[in-house]
Amino acid sequence: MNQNFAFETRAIHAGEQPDMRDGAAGDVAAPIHLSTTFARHEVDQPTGGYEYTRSLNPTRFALESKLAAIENTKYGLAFSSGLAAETAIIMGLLKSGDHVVASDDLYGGTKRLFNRVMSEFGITASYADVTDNSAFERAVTPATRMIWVETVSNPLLKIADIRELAEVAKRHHLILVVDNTFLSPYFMHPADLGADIVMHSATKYIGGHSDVLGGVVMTNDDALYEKIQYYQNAAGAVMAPFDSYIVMRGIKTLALRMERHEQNALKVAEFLEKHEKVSRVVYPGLPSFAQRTLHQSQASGNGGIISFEIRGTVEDAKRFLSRLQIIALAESLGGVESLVELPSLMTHSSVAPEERAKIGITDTLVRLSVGIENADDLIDDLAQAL
Ligand code: P1T
Repeated sequence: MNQNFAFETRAIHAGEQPDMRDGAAGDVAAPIHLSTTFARHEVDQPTGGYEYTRSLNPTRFALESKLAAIENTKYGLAFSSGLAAETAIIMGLLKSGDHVVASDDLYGGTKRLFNRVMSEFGITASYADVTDNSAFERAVTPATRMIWVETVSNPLLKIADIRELAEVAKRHHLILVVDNTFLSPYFMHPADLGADIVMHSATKYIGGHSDVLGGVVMTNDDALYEKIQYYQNAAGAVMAPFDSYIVMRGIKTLALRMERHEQNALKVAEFLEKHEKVSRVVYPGLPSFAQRTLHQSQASGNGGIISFEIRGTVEDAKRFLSRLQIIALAESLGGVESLVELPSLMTHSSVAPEERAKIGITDTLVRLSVGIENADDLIDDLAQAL
């Protein structure tokens, strides 16, 4: 697909041009190919390049083409979850003895993958303050092969300087991986800023409706793509054809949804910042956001996630959460419906308490994923619960 088309046009059409050849139906939406295997005329000639769905499936391929088009990259790959995508990046590119410098504020499950799973295979990780580029460089050892950051980070919404980290990576011959889940490809393109690999939990904004689990990887680099794609087939955690269709359907409204998530989040953040029961609000769209200049230099928007501190104890925070009526108390984020959670006891409970304290995940820190409901209804719900 022509990359000169605007984001919205690519999101709708890439990977899904109707098949207008004789005998084809001209589907406007890519069909769901559930077949696990594909018949051929000759032993050594797969029909249309398809052999077996784990290796390649037409619906997943349509999605993978769309993913590349919306992230401004050459290649896209789709996996069964965000963590499956992360596993493919790590296992596909690293080996025993290799070391990763990761940012300190990461989804709890990603830290668990490094600390409890990859460590068993001899791949180690150490953590650097995501806001301090020199901390990444200081943490590099002769065994380091990769830098891994989330920006905007989960749950403290910290910003990594992607251009600077790309320079660090270049100086030390490292692979820079950026988890772009919180902004989605609509608001930032890390590969344009120098990231070697971009990944997302597609379970969040890309899918967008809290009804499909997925993980995606995008890159411009032929060699990195080939290794991760080899691992995708060899290890097998591919995205299913039905899920690929659902994710493609989500991408078609990504631009509209992200605009509304952002508008609502700003209104909600402004309301929270003025409320006496709230001691601190973190949202990249607020003038009070500490890393605003850096954020604006690499992203075109602020997303829909807000983190804030409730005054009082964890019991006060729990009481507030249990009183919400529209906003569901649930893990995850990025869906059309608003979701709220307490990272210390939910998404980041697998991070050790000392580590949580060190990076600033307090017991009363609340993470709110602002949905695309009416903003005034959301504010009324928060007001009554506070
Ligand atoms: O849940 P899964 O699709 O496997 O994706 C893992 C993942 C990766 N990266 C980021 C930034 C994430 O936020 C997640 C999943 N996060 C949640 C479930 C959560 O509530 O934070």
